[in-house]
Amino acid sequence: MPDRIVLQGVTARGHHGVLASEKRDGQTFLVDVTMMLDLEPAGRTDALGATVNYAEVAGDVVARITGPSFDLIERLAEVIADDVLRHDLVHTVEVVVHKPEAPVGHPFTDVQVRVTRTNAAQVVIALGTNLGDRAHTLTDAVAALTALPGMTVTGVSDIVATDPVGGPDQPEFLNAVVVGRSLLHPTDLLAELHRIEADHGRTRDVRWGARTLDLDLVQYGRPGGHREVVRDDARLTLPHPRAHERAFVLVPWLAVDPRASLRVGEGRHGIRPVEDLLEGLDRSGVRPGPAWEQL
Ligand code: PH2
Ligand code: MG
Ligand code: MG
Repeated sequence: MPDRIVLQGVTARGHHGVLASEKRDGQTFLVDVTMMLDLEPAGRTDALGATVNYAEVAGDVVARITGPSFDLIERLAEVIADDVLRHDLVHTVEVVVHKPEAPVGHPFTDVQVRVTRTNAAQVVIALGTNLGDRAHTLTDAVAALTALPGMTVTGVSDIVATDPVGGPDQPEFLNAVVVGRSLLHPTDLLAELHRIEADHGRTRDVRWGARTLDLDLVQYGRPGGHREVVRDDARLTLPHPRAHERAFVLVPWLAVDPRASLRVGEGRHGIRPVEDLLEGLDRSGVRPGPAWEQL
């Protein structure tokens, strides 16, 4: 059993519920929080900074119970889980919300909602290839991404055939986009992408030249969300600096996630729906491509 901190029965009065009487009178809510994290660093160093302060978590839970009213305890559980996952050390949290005085209309002892959430960030990966058996390579790459520990693939676009953009004269590309959730840190994920590229014969000689497989990390974490990573250094730039102007990325991305958004500038106003970004782009170089191969 992995390490965990269990905080049980945090109790306060709140005003959550669908009925007007619940919102008016309030009732008792109890919350259990189970945080999965590696406790060895704290166990070895005896330092509070190496773990999560459960008193702080209890304070956050009470603030949510006593805070603005929700109709559903599902919602209360969700926001509490979200609060807990702001502690980067916690990789998984389980939250149970009990409402033992709920207006059920019959004798009962307790009603509870239980949710499990992981601290995985939403990630977007663009795939490209214009050398070799392209459809086969893309299919293989998706299989490799799916097999990555710490990575869950949640969506795969259709394959598009695209005219090369930039670089020397080169053959047509096949492109696709994979969305998923990652527990790997951005640079660790990038290292895995490079390994998968290398496994498919990728060499890096001509910039923007022909390649058997290109896997680009387009975005890490939802823009504006607390898991979003924005960075610009020699190793990795996030979000991908050219994704916003590339129809061969945005067309398949929008197809797999119609609500996708991408950061193109700072602050809240720098976040743009992918759909809007595409309006200003020439899509004539992006056509339907071949089907995915059988894995
Ligand atoms: N990748 C590039 C440069 N140009 N053009 C298309 N159509 N598709 C690509 O994947 C692509 C490109 C650099 O990675
Ligand atoms: Mg690229
Ligand atoms: Mg690349």
